[in-house]
Amino acid sequence: GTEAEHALIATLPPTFRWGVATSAYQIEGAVAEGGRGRSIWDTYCRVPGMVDGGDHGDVACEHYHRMPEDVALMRELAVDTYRFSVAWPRVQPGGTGPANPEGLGFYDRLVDELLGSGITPWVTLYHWDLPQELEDAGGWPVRDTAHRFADYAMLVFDKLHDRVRAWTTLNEPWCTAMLGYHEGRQAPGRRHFGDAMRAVHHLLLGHGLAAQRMRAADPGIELGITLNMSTITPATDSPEDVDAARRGDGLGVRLYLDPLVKGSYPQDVVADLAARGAALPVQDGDLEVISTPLDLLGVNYYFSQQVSGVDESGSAVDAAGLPVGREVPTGRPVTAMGWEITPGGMTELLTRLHRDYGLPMYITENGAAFDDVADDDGFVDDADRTAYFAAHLAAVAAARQAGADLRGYFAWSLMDNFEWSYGYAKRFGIVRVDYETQRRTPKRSALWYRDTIRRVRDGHA
Ligand code: PNW
Repeated sequence: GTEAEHALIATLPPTFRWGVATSAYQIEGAVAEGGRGRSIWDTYCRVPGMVDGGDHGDVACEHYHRMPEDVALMRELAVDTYRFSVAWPRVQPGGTGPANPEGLGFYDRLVDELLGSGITPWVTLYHWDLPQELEDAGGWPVRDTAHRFADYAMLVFDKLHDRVRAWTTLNEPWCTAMLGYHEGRQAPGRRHFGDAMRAVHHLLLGHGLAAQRMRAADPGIELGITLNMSTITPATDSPEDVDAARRGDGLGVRLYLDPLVKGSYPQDVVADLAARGAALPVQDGDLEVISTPLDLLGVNYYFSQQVSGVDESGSAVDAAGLPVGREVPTGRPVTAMGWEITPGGMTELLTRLHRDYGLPMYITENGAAFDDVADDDGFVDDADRTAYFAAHLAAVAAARQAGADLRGYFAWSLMDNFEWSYGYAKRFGIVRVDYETQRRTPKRSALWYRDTIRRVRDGHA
């Protein structure tokens, strides 16, 4: 990082939490062990053409069998908090009924291993692995799934809340709804906008039902939800571009945060949905449940976007008669995902979230895939990823200086893993995984992160 970035990062307080994040299906493997049921990702990965290289999570990083080694690695990297997700089909195969003790047992041991290593566990209850049986019954577009989620959440909560104090209900409901049910780019691979909007409401309802019960069972926990968000700016100040930015922000940010924090859906978004023949299936009392008070907001930030409301030929409607919303590259450098590197947009997003919603925030994910090259020892000298982290940590510190209440940061990801529909080809880890040998080797970015944590948090020069 630059000197200016390091100076900003050095303003992060000693109480700031420094972590790494992963999710169950992306790292665990062992999909047929310990009584685990099947999830929508097991199914989706078998549909030809859905995942690059025909990859799947059957083996992944074998974390299920290498968990103590992975916790030791985190300790070496000086992180104080680990954000991981619990696989619903391990805990409750089939998505209903009693807990599978072997499934819960894995997370029970993980929590003890972490605490024994001085690392605070942070649990995400849902990171996209819906039990297949629940999808067969209709999935998130169906109201019952919200109730099934709350029941599952309590099985995990009852087992772990004596030792786990920080809880995230859902990871990125936008991805579940929009990529899973509208664009079909993630499991379950459905393509229906109305279903996606029904999914949004039932995801939020499931979050609220779980949140109410968790709070009632133990008022002392730290409870939140994680959303992926970006700053969306209009490409020009034309009315079409400005409206495209409004719609993008509506569907990406306000559709979630308004009901969660203010207890109502944004009227302009509801009107946009109606114009597309879609609606949020709200019943009496739902918004009270959804707006159960949050202790924190988890923010996953990867990039910002510039959008236009007209296509290349200048038309504001597409072939289906829908308003055009199209990303227009700014020419900034991109990562291996093709995502523009936009740390300034992160400061903007965080200050705006602070102003509009006022919640304490954690960056629950931030990171980048690059085309890593390992040397003979497996070492990756990833100056690009290191620069990405430095710029974004400085952006977080800048938002904090501007008044936003930012309490911690999790690098995505602890290690290379199964990057969903991109398979293993896209590497987000700060630790390299050799998928032939399962050897883990910290990259230069991991060493930089470790040294930064020691300098800023522990005050070592
Ligand atoms: C997040 N988008 O997914 C997930 O939480 C992680 O599991 C994933 O590995 C990571 O980011 C990197 O992709 C996203 O299209 C997927 O805006 C897609 C988007 C954002 C986040």
